[in-house]
Amino acid sequence: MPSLPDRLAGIVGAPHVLTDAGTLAGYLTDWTGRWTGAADAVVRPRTTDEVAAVVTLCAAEGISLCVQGGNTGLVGGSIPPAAGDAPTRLTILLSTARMTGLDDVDVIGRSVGAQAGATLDAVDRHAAAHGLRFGVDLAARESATAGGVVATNAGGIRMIRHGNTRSQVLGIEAVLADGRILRRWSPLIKDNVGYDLPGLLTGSEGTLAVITKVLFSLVTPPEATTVAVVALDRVAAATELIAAASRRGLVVEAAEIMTEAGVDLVHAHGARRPVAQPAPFEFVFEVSGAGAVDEELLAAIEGIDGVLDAVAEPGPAQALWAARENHTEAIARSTTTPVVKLDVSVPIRALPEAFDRLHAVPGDLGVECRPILFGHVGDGNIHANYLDVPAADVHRVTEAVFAVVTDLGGSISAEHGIGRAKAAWIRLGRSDVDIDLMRTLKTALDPHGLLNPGVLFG
Ligand code: FAD
Ligand code: 2HG
Ligand code: ZN
Repeated sequence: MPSLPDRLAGIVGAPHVLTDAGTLAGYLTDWTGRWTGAADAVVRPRTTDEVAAVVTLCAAEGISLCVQGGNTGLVGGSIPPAAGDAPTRLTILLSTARMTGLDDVDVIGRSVGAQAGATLDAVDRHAAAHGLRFGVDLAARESATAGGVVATNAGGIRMIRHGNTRSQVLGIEAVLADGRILRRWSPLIKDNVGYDLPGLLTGSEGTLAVITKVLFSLVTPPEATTVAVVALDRVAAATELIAAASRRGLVVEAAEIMTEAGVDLVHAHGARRPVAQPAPFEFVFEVSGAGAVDEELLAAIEGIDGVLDAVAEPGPAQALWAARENHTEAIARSTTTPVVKLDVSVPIRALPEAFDRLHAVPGDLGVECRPILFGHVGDGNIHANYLDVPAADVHRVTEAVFAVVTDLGGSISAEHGIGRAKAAWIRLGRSDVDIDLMRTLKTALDPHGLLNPGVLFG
């Protein structure tokens, strides 16, 4: 019987089966450096049929399979279990890095088909060449993939305008755990025949199927936008400004908040500070509209209590966006221990209390670490990052954050998913019946638990 690498090479070609330990290492640690896994091989198929053949082999031999796109996920889902945690069976990491094809843009139907490994940036540039845009955008756009954003149901900075990734998915092609190919590929806007299987696979974090291709709907971009950075002395001023701008007929394209500590951190790494004085909060606000956008925006800003300063420029105004765009990278460079990164959401009205209480977590626990809070304030989404947390305190900090969020009626995962990071806490976000139903679906679609073991359910 040929070895596993030889059998895989028979499917994808020998250069695309990697087994050398040094090469594998590059695939086996996550973006934050918090998880390192083990795999017997990395396989890099190019076509859906090759993926189906690899999965069929895994199903026949009981081999586990972890799917990886751009490996920018922030909850450890793109990394197989560590050697000690792995079930005693072979494990393959399937990378979609070679599956980068894009179909022609359907300009009238406003849609495009993208292979799973195409980056967000590539999909967006392809759409932009036809006067359209991809509705999902995030700072990892040059690495994060179509398959990855669908598998995590990513949010990002345009979610307030266009909705989450699930809202952009018209159709999906995926390989099921038994190797069969599901192709729900309809450009129809209205198509109510049975269960929403693309919706189910969206957000499934590689646990139900390998997504090979996605049919995305595209959005029409505004002719022009205005970007403002508004210095604020209280969080609620940001959400009040969003409401005021909407009442004035402005379309909110993005609404992001940062704290002084986070802006300082990015500033230390070279980003220009757009507002003159440091302020407790900086709010990046991008709007569009039909009329006198700048005047309306200015009037909205003037009506808000707690505005300390403001600057505005025509979009894309990358310099105004720089501090926000560079937050995650600056945090990664500044922490002395792996960052405790917790993506949570709360009802909009609870945002000020959430900021206060999440900021107070280290003091309340007597743990010496630095909180950096920022996020998609218009969606009630806070990225709570704790830097320099001693290893012995990681669990306590995590539990304290989840206690605050649960108390405020929020979610322990706003947009990054559950992955490995939050699997132990899934009961904080879903009822027993809900979890039972999710497990029933998992068992029906992947009865031998071969796809991404340890992700979502732990
Ligand atoms: P990976 O990290 O490779 O995988 C993520 C998960 O999806 C894993 O569980 C993996 O198994 C699964 N998966 C990947 N491809 C497939 C496939 N083809 N089929 C089935 N399962 C698959 N996220 C947000 O939501 N909003 C943000 O604003 C945001 N900003 C970010 C900024 C930075 C700087 C970074 C580093 C990350 C950010 N993220 C954000 C997180 C991350 O970019 C998203 O989760 C993204 O969707 C992951 O895409 P990926 O291709 O890197 O997936
Ligand atoms: C973002 O919004 C990402 O920039 C990353 O979701 C969040 O680094 C983080 O905590
Ligand atoms: Zn985010």
